[in-house]
Amino acid sequence: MKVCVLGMGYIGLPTIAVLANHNMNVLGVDINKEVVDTVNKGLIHIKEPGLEKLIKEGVKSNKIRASLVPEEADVFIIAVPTPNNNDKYFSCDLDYVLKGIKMIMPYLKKHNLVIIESTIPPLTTEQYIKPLIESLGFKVGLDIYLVHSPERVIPGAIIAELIHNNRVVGGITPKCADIGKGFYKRFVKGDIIKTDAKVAELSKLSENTFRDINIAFANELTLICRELNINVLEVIDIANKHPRVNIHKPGPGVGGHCIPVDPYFIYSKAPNISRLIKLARDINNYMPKFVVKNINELIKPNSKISVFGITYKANVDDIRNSPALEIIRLLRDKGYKVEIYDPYIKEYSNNLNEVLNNSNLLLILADHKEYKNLDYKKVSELMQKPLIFDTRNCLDINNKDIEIINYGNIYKLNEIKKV
Ligand code: SAJ
Repeated sequence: MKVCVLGMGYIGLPTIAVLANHNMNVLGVDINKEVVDTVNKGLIHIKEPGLEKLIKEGVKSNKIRASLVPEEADVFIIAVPTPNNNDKYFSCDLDYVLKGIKMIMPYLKKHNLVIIESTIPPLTTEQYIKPLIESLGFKVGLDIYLVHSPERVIPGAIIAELIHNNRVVGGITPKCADIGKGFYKRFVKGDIIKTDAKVAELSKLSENTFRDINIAFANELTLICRELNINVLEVIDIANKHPRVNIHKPGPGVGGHCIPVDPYFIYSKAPNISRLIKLARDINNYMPKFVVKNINELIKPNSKISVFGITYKANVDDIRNSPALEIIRLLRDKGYKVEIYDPYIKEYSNNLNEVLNNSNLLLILADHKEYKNLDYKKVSELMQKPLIFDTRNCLDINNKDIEIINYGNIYKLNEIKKV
């Protein structure tokens, strides 16, 4: 079986690796020549555990090739980004997906399977992609099988999740879903759930929107507890002991290329009805300002702040939509001197002492595992005023070597004098 995968990014490249590892011949296509050259050398341009080994093996055994242009194949997978448009509703920019479809159109043959894995708004497969394919004279469901099978893997565990997660396959017709399921059966160990394309589209968006709303609730509780002098972390911890409650974690905001993006794909399709979805977005978007507001109460502008972690979450090298970027920008605008240490970002990974030297505040924005076992006695000696603001609540607040403020005791902030 030959598979052509369009887009060799965070989803496409691990997918290529897993397909080749399951004995399929894969052609990876990307518009970026550097990416194509890198993959053809058996190397990778992103960090993901286990990925490099599989790509290397696949290229060596000729199962994986990369190219700027597609070729004829049995299966085509579209795994390109779908960012937000810069319009009033932050709707979905389908440009890359539609360009991808247009790129494969000259190579489509009867009985090919076309899979859209990119996250797309409800009705996109039916209203935008099907007509393009049918413009070639094919009948979808008879000549070409078209499905939406949203990727649902979490960065940091992509390879394992591609295989073990349940997979949704939404067909334009039941026959499309059958054929799609047959393909995923080759490597998926989780359940493969058949449905129609629009249910697949909206269920994927609902998963990430659920998470966004839940995080917004945790963040709103944080604001409430700050006002009412209550430990929010204890509140969440105790509430979560109920067997049917699972409140997510508050933090400095919501980043990445999915959770802060996908809810708008629903909202923009029905803006007057999607009130809860929009409000959750607004609450999470406010969090960087909340962090800066608290810092303003803690230390004076002109002071030096050491930021630990600029990626959108722990243990990944991805800074897309990271709330840290906005927080740093806001702090610099206010006149703080901000320096960054992040072991996952090359240019910020070798300067720990320099970043801490004479600093007035250590601000944790991503809870990388490397921060947990640092010698905080040494850290406090380097700093001018040894104080940590841990917006990820990842350090033990009882640490004797350094004072730590997190969302659990943030309400005490009024008692701490500005330095
Ligand atoms: N975050 C919190 N509190 C939490 C959980 C997350 O503030 O309790 C923040 C994170 O720090 C990060 C953001 O939310 O800034 C998003 O992180 P995440 O770990 O929730 O999600 P992603 O974007 O890495 O991956 C999500 C996953 N979706 C779900 O868990 C429902 C993944 O399975 C999807 O494949 C991925 O989105 C995607 O591609 O859609």
